Amino acid sequence: MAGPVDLQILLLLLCVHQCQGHSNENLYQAKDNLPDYSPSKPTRYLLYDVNPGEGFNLRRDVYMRVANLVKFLNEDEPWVLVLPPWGRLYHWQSHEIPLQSKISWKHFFDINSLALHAPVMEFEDYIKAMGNKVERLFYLQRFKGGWTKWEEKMEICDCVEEPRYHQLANGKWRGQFFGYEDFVADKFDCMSTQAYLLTFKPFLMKNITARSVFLDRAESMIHGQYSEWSREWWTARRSMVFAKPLRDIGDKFRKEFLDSDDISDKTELEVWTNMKRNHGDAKGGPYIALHFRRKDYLYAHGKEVPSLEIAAKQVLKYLKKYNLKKLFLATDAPNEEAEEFMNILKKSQIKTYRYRPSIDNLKELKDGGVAIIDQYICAHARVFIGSYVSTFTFRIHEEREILGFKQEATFNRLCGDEEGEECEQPTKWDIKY
Ligand SMILES: Nc1nc2c(ncn2[C@@H]2O[C@H](COP(=O)(O)OP(=O)(O)O)[C@@H](O)[C@H]2O)c(=O)[nH]1
Ligand SMILES: *[C@@H]1O[C@H](CO)[C@@H](O)[C@H](O)[C@H]1NC(C)=O
Ligand SMILES: [Mg+2]
Repeated sequence: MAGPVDLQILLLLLCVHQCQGHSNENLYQAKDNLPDYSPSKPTRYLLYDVNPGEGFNLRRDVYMRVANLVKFLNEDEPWVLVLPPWGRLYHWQSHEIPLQSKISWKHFFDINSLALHAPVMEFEDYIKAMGNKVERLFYLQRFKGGWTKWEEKMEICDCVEEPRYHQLANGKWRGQFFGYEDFVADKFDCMSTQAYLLTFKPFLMKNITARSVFLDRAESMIHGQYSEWSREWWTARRSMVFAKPLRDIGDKFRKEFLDSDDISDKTELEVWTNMKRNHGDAKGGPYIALHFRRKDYLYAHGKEVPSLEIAAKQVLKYLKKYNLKKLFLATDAPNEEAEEFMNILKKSQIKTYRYRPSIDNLKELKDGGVAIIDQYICAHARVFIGSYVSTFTFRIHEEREILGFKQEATFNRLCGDEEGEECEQPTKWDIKY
C-alpha cells in the first residue's frame, strides 16, 4: 500500500508549492518530472546538510552534487531530495533581523524550476509526510590517515572526530537539524568517504534499505565526471532559477536606476529547459557591475584584494573602455567603506548605485535575499568585474553564461595592488547544453 499513498501525499505537497505563492507564474509542472511510482518501489527520501562554516554560494554547489545524485537515483528508484532549510550562516550579520533560520528554499529559488531537474521537497513538507525523524544518518568524514593515494572508497567506521550528534536515553540521535528541536535520527553512523557523487548511488540503493537517509557534511561528495566541465553540472545549475519575487525587485531596480530591461538588454528568461543562448546573444544594461568582496577576504586573500583607490582606478578603466558612466556596486563591505569607495569614483563623475533595502524590506528578504538581488543585477550588466576566487562571483559568472553574454564581458576580476593590472583572470567555464 505504501506506494500509491505516498504518491498522493507527494503530489499533494508538490501542488501546495505550486498552487500557492506562485500564482502569477505557473510555468513549471513539477509533477511531470516525477519518476514512475509503482507500488513495488516506495518513494525514498534523501536529506543532507553541509559543514556549518560554509557560505551560501558554496552550499549552492553542494546542492548541485546532491541534486545530480538524486537525479541519477531516479533512473532506477523513486527518490525525493529534501531541501535543507537555510539559516545561521556566518555572513548573515544584519542585526535588524533577529534570527535568520529555518528559511525555506522557495524564499530564494524557484522550486518548480528545481523540480524540473530532480524531485525536491521542502523540509517542512517532509516532516508533514514522514514525521520528525529520519531513519539513517551518516556523518561523512575523511579517512583516518587523511588522503593518501587517490582511489574511490567508502566505509562505515568509528568517528574520526567528535561528531555533532549525541544519543538520547531512548536510543534516538539528536543533532543540530537546522534548528528543528524535535527532529531525531533512528540510527547514526560515521562514514569515511573518498568518493564521487555517483558512487553513493549503489550504496544508497543496495547497502541500505531505509526509506529516509540523511547525509551530513555532503560537501565531501566529489563531483567527479559531473564537474563544472560537464553538461550534467550545467543542467543542475540552470535549474537554480532565483525566486520570482527577488527577480522582480531586481528588475524594478534595473529599470528605475540603470536604464536596464530584458527587452533592450536581450536577457529575457524562458523556462530553463527551453533556454539555450549563444555567447554574445545577451547585451546587458548600460552599466558595469562590480562584485567587491571585502570583510574576511581582506585577511583570507589580502594579496588579491585591492585597496579602494586602486580598485576605483581599475573600474574607471573598464568604464572608459566600454564607454559607460554608471557603476552598480555589490559588496559585503561595511557601509563607511562602500561610501568611501563611491566618493572616490564620484570625483571622476561616475555615479555608483547600490541596492539598499528599507528595514522592512530587509526583514522580508533577509540577507540571503538581498545578496541574490545583488547577484541578479550583476548578472544583467553589460560588463561584470568580480572578486578573486569568490563563490559569490562564480555564481554570477554562471548566471551570465546562462543568459548568453560574451565571455570577455564576464570573466574579469579586480587585481590586488601588488599584482598589477595584468593579473591572472578567472577561468572561463563554458556553459554546456
Ligand atoms: N548583499 C551582498 N552580500 C554579499 C556580497 N558579497 C558577499 N556577501 C555576503 O557574504 C557571503 C559570502 O559568502 P559566500 O557565499 O561563501 O561567497 P564567498 O565567500 O565570496 O566565496 C554571501 O553569501 C553574502 O551573504 C555582496 O556583494 N552583496
Ligand atoms: C556495500 O556493500 C558491498 C557489497 O556487500 C560491500 O562490499 C561494501 O563494503 C558496502 N559499502 C559500505 C560503505 O558499507
Ligand atoms: Mg565563503
